[in-house]
Amino acid sequence: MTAEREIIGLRRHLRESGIKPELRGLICEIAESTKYVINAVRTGDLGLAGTSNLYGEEQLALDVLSDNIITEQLSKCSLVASIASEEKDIVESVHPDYKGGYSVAFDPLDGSSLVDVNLAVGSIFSIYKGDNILQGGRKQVAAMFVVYGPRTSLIYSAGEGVHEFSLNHLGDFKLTRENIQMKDLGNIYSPGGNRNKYTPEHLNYIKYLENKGYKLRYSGGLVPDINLILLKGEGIFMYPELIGAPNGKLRLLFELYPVAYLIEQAGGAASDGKQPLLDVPVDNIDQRAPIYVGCKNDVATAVEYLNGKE
Ligand code: AFP
Repeated sequence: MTAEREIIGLRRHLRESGIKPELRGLICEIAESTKYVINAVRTGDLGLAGTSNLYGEEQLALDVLSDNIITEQLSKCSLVASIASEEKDIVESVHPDYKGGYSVAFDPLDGSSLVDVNLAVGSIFSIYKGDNILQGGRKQVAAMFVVYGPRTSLIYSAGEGVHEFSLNHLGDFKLTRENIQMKDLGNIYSPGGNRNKYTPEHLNYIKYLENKGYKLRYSGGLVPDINLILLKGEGIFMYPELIGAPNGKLRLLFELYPVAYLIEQAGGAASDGKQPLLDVPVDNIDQRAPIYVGCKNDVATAVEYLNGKE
């Protein structure tokens, strides 16, 4: 917590961190758009939208509403060259001729199927310089997510550490944690996917963690599950290769790259089981990949098990 430092807002923190004015402005625009998503989540329609996304998943009205809110806000922002949303199957060109522009890949409401049971959900954003959204994980210049939970909190990094802001009753994001750091080893595991579809190597790793007494924490929402690992600083989140699904479930561009960027910026690690997640090349916007992300020693042990350690 930041008791000794005056509680400052997001815009001032970005400025004092030396973030470029254009990128500062974009991050603030994104933060503003999430305030309207919050309102939709708190009061919106929980029914189906009658449409499906590029993965063939039925879209909830909230998925479409959240996507429209963020798309509209970013489309009005002169700093944006192009955008890609997990809820759409295209990259939308906004101001491609603006050379100082940025591209934003986002998941407008990740975990939306949890809203009707009142569990925490979130929005995830990944920012690149220029108009090409498929530059790869290492080319991100910033990443952020917002958790719509008991508190509404925003986590961002633009390469100068990872910081948390909480939305106050005046509608301002105020700094609540600065320079968040992961421990090298944890005691929490967040195991996605169906156990009966685990590969033998992954199952061996899960049994290793269980034998060591790791505590299982899994809500089914990527954003709150990652947020827990990040803020506790001690654990590993996994959505592995599954039998019949070699690339797991989660999307590289919209979910895994930004999460991996934030956790690496906090001193942790992220892998697809073979290589650092941020080094996994991206060929198309709907690409999926397995992920092991959290404390670096936990991720290293996972990779050893996935490569045959007993
Ligand atoms: P929904 O958006 O369909 O709720 O899926 C959420 C999610 O994409 C991600 O937020 C979770 O980590 C993951 O799926 C949970 O998947 P399982 O339900 O297979 O555990």
